Formats: sequence, structure tokens, C-alpha cells
Amino acid sequence: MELTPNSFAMSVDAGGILEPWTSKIERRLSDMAGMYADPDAERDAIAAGDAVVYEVYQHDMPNHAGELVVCTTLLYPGKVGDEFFMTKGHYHEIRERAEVYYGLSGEGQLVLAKDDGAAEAIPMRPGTVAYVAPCWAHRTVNTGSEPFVFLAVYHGDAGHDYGTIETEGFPLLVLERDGEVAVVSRQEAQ
Ligand code: S6P
Ligand code: ZN
Repeated sequence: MELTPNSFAMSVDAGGILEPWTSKIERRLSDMAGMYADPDAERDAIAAGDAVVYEVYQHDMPNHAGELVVCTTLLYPGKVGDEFFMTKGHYHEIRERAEVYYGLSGEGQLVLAKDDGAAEAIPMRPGTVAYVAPCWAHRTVNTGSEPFVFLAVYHGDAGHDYGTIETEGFPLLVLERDGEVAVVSRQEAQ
């Protein structure tokens, strides 16, 4: 496999878009159907316009542990019922692959979970550098009223396992309760 031969610079523009990007992901509510806690609110939100929840601008790299993939995520503000807009969330296919998140604008929570049931949430704002340790699934949630934008850096061979989260979900939900941001266990929310 050919490794990236030369060093180079990237930049993030005022709108949070990484330049130059080589691939873009756009996810709407319908692309993550079944992931929000309130199925009726989710169905209504999809019927009411199926909003774009987030976009990812990525500079792809060779699939090699020695490479680092860089990308920005623009997670839009919104709610499904009382649950804030969020990413699908994933484990890395190679579980031991860590990741770094760097908050650029807006505010949110980084929700983390491990397959032994451990879970936690790290608040993120501009300037926050969050270390996603090996073996932790991760999801971000926009708890503000502006786009929550962050940069991520991860190993070229990490891969993404979405299926485990699609089946099991996260143990923690991020909800608006009495006008406040509340991180609650899924059992407590039901
Ligand atoms: C990649 C990294 C992020 C997410 C992005 C979208 O390892 O964690 O770039 O891909 O925030 O989230 P998701 O869960 O749909 O990939
Ligand atoms: Zn990741």
C-alpha cells in the first residue's frame, strides 16, 4: 500500500468545512431511523421534512495504521421530541483505535460507551480537545442553537462499526428537560 508521500496543509473555513475535502457524508433523520428514543416524534419529524442532521467533510487517507484521517462534522441544531440532534455513533472496527475531537464552534456533548456497560459524557465547546480512548463507542450531540462543529483525527485503518450501536443504542441520552440540558440513562428516560 502506498503511503501519503508528502506533508501538506488543510484548513477549516468559517463555515466549518475542511479544505481540501475528498469525501462528504450527509445524514438526514431518515438515514438514522430507529435511533431516537421517541419513535412517534421521530416518524413525525421525518414526515415533516426529514431534516439534514449532520454533514461530514473528510480528507480520505490510505487504510493504514500509520496514516491519520482528518474530518470536520457540522451537526445542526434541532430536536426529535425532547432529544437533541445527534450523530449515529459508532465503535471503530478495530476497537483499539483511539480518536481526538477538537471543538470549533457551537456546543454539545460527546457521549461515550464501552461494551462492558460503562458510559460517560464530555461537554464540548470551542477549544475543547477530547480524547476518545481505545474501545469506546462515540456519538456527538448538539445541545445549542447553532451548528456544533468539531474536527476529528483518527487512524487510517480504524474503520467504522455502526451495527453494534444500531442494535444496542447508547446507555445515555441527551435531552432537554425544563429548558436545561440533561444527560440521563436510557432506563431513566423511559
Ligand atoms: C470518525 C469520527 C467522526 C464521525 C462523524 C459522524 O471516526 O468519529 O468523524 O464519523 O462525526 O458520526 P458517525 O457516527 O455518523 O460516523
Ligand atoms: Zn470515530
